[in-house]
Amino acid sequence: MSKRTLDAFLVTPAAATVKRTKKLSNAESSTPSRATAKKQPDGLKPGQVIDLDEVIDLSSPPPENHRLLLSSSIGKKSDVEVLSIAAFGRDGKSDAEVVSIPVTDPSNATASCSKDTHTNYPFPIPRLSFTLHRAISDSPIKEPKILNHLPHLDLLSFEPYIGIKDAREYGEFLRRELPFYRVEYKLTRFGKETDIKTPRFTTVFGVDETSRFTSDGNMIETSTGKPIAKNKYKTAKPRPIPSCLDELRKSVEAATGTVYNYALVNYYATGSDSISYHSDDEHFLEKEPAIASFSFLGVRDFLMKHKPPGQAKGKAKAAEEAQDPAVTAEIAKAAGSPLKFALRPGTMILMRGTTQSNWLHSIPKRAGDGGGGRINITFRRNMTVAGTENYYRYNVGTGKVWKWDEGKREMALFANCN
Ligand SMILES: O=C(O)CCC(=O)C(=O)O
Repeated sequence: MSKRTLDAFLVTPAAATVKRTKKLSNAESSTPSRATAKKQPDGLKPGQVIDLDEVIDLSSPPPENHRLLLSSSIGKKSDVEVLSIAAFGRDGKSDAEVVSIPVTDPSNATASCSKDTHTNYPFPIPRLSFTLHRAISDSPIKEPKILNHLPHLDLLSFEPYIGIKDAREYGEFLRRELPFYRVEYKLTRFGKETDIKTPRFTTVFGVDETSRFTSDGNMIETSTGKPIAKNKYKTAKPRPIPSCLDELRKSVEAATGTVYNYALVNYYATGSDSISYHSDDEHFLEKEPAIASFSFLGVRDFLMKHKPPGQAKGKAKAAEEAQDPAVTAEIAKAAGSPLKFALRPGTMILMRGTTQSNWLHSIPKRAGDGGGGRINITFRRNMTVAGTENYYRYNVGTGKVWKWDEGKREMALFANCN
């Protein structure tokens, strides 16, 4: 954003952080008109939470995708705090959201801002810069391609979902700012215990459908609104999706018409990091789950192959049982010759419908540096407490925390972790 544009939106200083999200009704959002800044209330203090209506008249919503910025000098290291209000009137997103972005220079609207904190975060996680906030709210930038030419395959491919420059900045931001884990666990197979070392960095945020986070980070029962029992989660320590991922979650919910309550993040540091063939068809997801899978930074191959005929489910199984040789042959072919996608930064693949119950996917190991490191985010909807225990066990675990060392340009153990 240019200085001119930013200045045009700056209004009188108001030393406050506006946190409220104002929900616009459908009736309001169908008649957009310009949001106007009202006179600022006197005596606002840094960090004070104020009613949005006190500073902004949103009784009529602003035009589609209109943003209104307010500035305030809060005297902290001569920073300027910019409050950005992203209001969406017509495109199905009817929230007016408020984020705050401290910048050292009003022309530098890409500087990072205040941080999200939670007792289960090992360290605070910064919110997005205004540039990234805008890039995500303007996404997807392209219509998806539909890939359903093989039995039970149902993919939407956004190539890309986010523009290349923003995708690079976002990937670097996530690699730098998120806590990661190198999870180890024991698996009993055929009566024998095996030590498993997850061959990639992982992290996870979110909670299943039965619980919800309040704005102060506590969990309540979705059905009653009452605080959850202390022992509801036996091993997992659920934590809310930080806003830097939650903005993308909301965007992808709108783009795919699906609800997601989990963000799982993988970081493949080198070519030795991988994920073996599996499908995301766990019993705690919905029946035909939609999994939205994003790629950032390095390019890696994503392989997909049909489950062998004997393991097919749904229609494939029915076809097998009816001994339809044509379908069985098609499935055997799709099982034997994997599809290969070179996932570029900013790409999103939505795997939906019958895909997960019939197809396997993997990121195989490869020689070399793995394209300089690749970030993957999957958004999913987990329905049960058991799913929460599972996701935290295998993506956070009980080991040490890793954080990106910008100087060494590699993951390093985070010293002050709990
Ligand atoms: O990195 C990817 O693209 C795949 C990740 C994946 O399959 C998973 O997290 O289940």
